[in-house]
Amino acid sequence: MKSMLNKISDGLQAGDCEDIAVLVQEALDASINPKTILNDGLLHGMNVIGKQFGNHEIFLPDVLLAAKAMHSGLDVLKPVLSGDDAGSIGTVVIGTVKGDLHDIGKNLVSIMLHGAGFEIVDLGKDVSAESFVDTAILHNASIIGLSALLTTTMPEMKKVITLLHERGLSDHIRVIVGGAPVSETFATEIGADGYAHDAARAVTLVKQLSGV
Ligand code: B1M
Repeated sequence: MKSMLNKISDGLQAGDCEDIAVLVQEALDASINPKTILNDGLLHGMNVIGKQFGNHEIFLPDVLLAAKAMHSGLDVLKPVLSGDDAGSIGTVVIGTVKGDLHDIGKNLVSIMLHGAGFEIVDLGKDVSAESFVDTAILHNASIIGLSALLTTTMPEMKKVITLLHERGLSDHIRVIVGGAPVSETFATEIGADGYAHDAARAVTLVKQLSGV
C-alpha cells in the first residue's frame, strides 16, 4: 500500500495528470481507503510542492502542473468521497474570494459537504462579495463558505460579512471561513460565524451551524 501512495505523491509532484488518474484508480481497486489516498498520496505530494515553491526550489509552472494533476486525481476520487446523494439537508454557497485563484482546498470542502448531504452552489474562484451574497439569496442558502489562500485576499472575507450586515441578512445567512493563512483568531476578528482548519472540520462546523 505504501508504495502505491508514494507513487501517487511522486506522480503529483511530477505533474503527471494521466498517470495520476490511473494510479488513483488502481489504489481504489486495491481497496485502499479513499481518504488515505487523498491524505497520504495526493495531499502529501501537494505539501512537498508547497514547501519547494516556498523555498524557491521549483517555480510557478511546476506548481500549476501539480495542481492539474491534483484535479485529475480528485476527479477519480470525487464519486467515492462524496457518496450517494442522500437528499439535501441545507444549501451552502461556496467559493474562493475575489483575487484568489486557489481552488483545490475549496473543491475538497465542496466534495465533503456534498457527501454529508448538503446541496452545494459552488461559485468557483475569484468570486466577489456581491456574487456570494446575491447567490445565497437566490438559492435560499443559510451558509456561505469562503476560502482564501493568499494573505492579500483574506480581507475579501470581511467584505462579504460587511455586505450581509448592510443588507440586514447576517441573522439568516452564516459565514464560515477557511484556507491555509486563515485562523480562528482572524475569523473572530472579522465576525465570521465559524472557522474550519480542513474539509472534515468544515463538515462538522456546517452541521453544527445548521442544527443537523
Ligand atoms: Co499558490 N501560493 N500562488 N498557486 N500555492 C500558495 C498559497 C503559497 C503559500 C505558496 C508558497 O509561497 N509557499 C503562496 C501564498 C503566500 C501568502 O499569501 N502568504 C502562493 C502564491 C504566492 C501564489 C502566487 C501569488 C504566485 C505568483 O504568481 N507569483 C499565485 C497567486 C495567484 C492568485 O491566486 N491570484 C499563485 C498561484 C498558484 C497556482 C495557480 C499555480 C496554484 C493553484 C491552482 C489551483 O488551486 N487551481 C497554486 C498552488 C497549488 C499553491 C500551493 C502550492 C498549494 C495550495 C493547495 O492547493 N494545497 C500553496 C502552498 C501551500 O498551501 N502550502 C500555494 C492543497 C489544498 C488541499 O490545501 O487549499 O490549504 P488548502 O485547503 C485545505 C485547508 O486550507 C482547508 O481545507 C483544505 C484541506 O482539507 N480549507 C478550507 C480551504 N478552504 C477552506 C474553506 C473552508 C474550510 C476549510 O470553509 C469554507
